[in-house]
Amino acid sequence: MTPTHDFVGIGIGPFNLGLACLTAPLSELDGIFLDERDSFSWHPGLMIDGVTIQLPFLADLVTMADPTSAYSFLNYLKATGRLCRFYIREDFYPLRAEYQAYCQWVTDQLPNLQFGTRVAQITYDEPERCYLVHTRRGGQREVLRARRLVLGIGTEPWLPAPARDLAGPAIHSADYLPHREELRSLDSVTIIGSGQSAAEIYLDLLQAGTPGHLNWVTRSPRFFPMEYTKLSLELTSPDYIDYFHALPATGRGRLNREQRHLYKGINGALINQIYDTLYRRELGDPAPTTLLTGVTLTAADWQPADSRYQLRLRHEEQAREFTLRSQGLILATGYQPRTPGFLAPVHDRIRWDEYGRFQVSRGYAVDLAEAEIFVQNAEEHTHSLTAPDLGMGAYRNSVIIAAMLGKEIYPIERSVAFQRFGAPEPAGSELAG
Ligand SMILES: Cc1cc2nc3c(=O)[nH]c(=O)nc-3n(C[C@@H](O)[C@@H](O)[C@H](O)COP(=O)(O)OP(=O)(O)OC[C@H]3O[C@@H](n4cnc5c(N)ncnc54)[C@H](O)[C@@H]3O)c2cc1C
Repeated sequence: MTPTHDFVGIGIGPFNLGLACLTAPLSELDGIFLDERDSFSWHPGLMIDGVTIQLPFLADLVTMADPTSAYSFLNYLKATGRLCRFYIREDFYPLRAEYQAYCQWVTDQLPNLQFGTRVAQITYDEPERCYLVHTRRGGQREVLRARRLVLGIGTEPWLPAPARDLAGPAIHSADYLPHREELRSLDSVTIIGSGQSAAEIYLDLLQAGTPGHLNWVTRSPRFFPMEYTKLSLELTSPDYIDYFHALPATGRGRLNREQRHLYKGINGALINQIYDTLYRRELGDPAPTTLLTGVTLTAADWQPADSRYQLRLRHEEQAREFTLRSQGLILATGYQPRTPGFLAPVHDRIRWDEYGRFQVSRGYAVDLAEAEIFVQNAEEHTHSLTAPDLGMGAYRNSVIIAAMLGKEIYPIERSVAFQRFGAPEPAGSELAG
């Protein structure tokens, strides 16, 4: 019989890669990580020249859990002879291409990663009390055994209803770069959405001097910035997760909707760069462009006769409908959690909520025993905006490792916020001070 691993990590995005870094030095924890891609690849369709990650380098794979780790971003810079240049640059925000190169450097050193391996099904071996991970690798089928699983399978592109099953050359923003040249050759392109990806694509096409008309349409009432003020950043803290997780599901859902602007907006500097580019272009070579806010896409039709989309739009505040014709269409409409079909055979071992989502414990477990199946970045509905945040990955991994080993290897900082979330306990008591 093949050996039983302490855990199998499914998916090798930044979050499980961080877990691989933090568990590699631990002899008492034997884990292996699988990914269906052939190599580490972080949002390749949006690796636009010059864009940075939205967090300082301290939010690398390991530093917030273990600043002495050999897999830190600073050690990567040192090992590749770029630390002095990074220091002189005096910008704490790594380029996105640099973050990808850093993760690639890490994957080259770790012994516990297996790429080109798709997890097709998970079953449970009752007598042996372990999970069987059924994989496909090339034409080969293999079964791995593990006492625990850590799901890090990320999210998938989300499309609004009118844009699903659409004929023609429409793309999701995740696939932008391979289509960039083709888009630049069209006489009109429309971008739907106003998150960071939409803004980066808009600026990229604007700066490339796209010959055609460039439309940017969002249902948001304005092109709003992500919020980075320090007391708001305290929402990405263990203290806030404690508070959020204990709220009723309806309250959490409302908060998630209200908090979108904190992290689903556009970097403020990028908004200003876009404005300044439009201003400069107006003097010499005015950019043929239309920016529309408060406008929802209600229907879309591909008309092959003239190779154009007919987009039906609705201005929400004025309650007025209108149409827009566009040759190209980019849907920068975000991502949704993946539904891992491979879990179907172990469905009954998992706790689900009334909407069919994982019911995630405070410690990131989703199985009935709260000790066997952990999730990374599938818990926005229970753990708030901290779920997709690269800066919270090391914290979450410290918690998962402590649960797997029954002891804290990487000290977990539990109370970091200056502000207090929620009323004092017990209910009705007086707040000291
Ligand atoms: C363009 C973009 C930029 C971003 N920038 C930032 C940023 O600057 N700061 C920030 O905080 N957040 C950022 N984010 C959000 C952040 O959450 C993601 O960037 C991050 O990639 C999430 O990592 P992950 O490990 O959850 O999943 P992913 O990176 O999506 O990786 C999941 C992996 O699982 C694999 N997989 C899926 N199913 C299977 C299967 N059945 N078998 C085997 N493998 C499987 C996939 O191949 C994939 O490699 C950004 C998101 C996007 C889209």
